[in-house]
Amino acid sequence: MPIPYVPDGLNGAGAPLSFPGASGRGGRRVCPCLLEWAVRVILKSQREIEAIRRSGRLAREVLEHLGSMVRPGITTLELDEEAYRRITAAGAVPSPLNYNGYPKSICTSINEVVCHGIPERRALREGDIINIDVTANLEGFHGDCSKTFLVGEVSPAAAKLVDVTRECLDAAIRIVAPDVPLGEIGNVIHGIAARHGYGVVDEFCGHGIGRNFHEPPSIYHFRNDRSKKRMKPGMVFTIEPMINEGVAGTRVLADGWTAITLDEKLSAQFEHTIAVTDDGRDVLTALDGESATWA
Ligand SMILES: [Co+2]
Repeated sequence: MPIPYVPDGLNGAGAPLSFPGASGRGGRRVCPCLLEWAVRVILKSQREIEAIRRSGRLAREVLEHLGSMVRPGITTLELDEEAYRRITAAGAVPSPLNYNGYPKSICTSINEVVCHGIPERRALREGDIINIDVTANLEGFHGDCSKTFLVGEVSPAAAKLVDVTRECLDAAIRIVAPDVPLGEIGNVIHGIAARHGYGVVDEFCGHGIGRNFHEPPSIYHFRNDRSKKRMKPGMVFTIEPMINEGVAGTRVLADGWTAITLDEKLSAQFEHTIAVTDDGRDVLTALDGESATWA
């Protein structure tokens, strides 16, 4: 689940932020602060990283299961109820539920919805694309992941957007290592997206994660120069690029959550939770055997 844009200067020193969707177009407006942001980047021990992996694994297994349920006719409410059942049956809590008033257990963002789509009675239709975002809190640690799924046969343009968005995330994960500037994540993603003429959402960001669902550092997916902020072993954060078929801009609907593209063209997103290790990265929401993807 992405967070509203937070300016760099404030980040790590108690970044003020309001949630949801504080930012208007341009995302440069910032509102009074949430207490959980009054902390610097918290480096995690190996023990804590293993705890985040357990919740990340659970989130990922639920995400894969929900993905297998995606078909024309199913409602996002049914997906939400299944997510709630599975997460609570595992002794965990769905992190989004009641988070700053968010009403459901997962986010379901269909077609022009960029992020924070709220599950409802709307049935999926052949040709839709849907991002499902699952975060679980197991024993006090959060793990966060999302994927965009195709509903039946989709247009070649939609399939390409989804493929390129996955490629953006995978390419960004591959560069994660100690001493790499955090800004490189956005530079890699922006480079790939721009080659296809796509817009990179800059009003929502990835985030540090651990005992807090969202904590510093913010992870920018757009081109930026954060050359002084470098990755350190023990940092754990999400990378979750939102890539738009058209313009990058977004607006938040009257429900206060649902963010859609300004031009109402398609948007896709993929997300993993990643730890920086002594010699590279560890994807904490990966399945067994998947790490070769980012070698
Ligand atoms: Co997230």
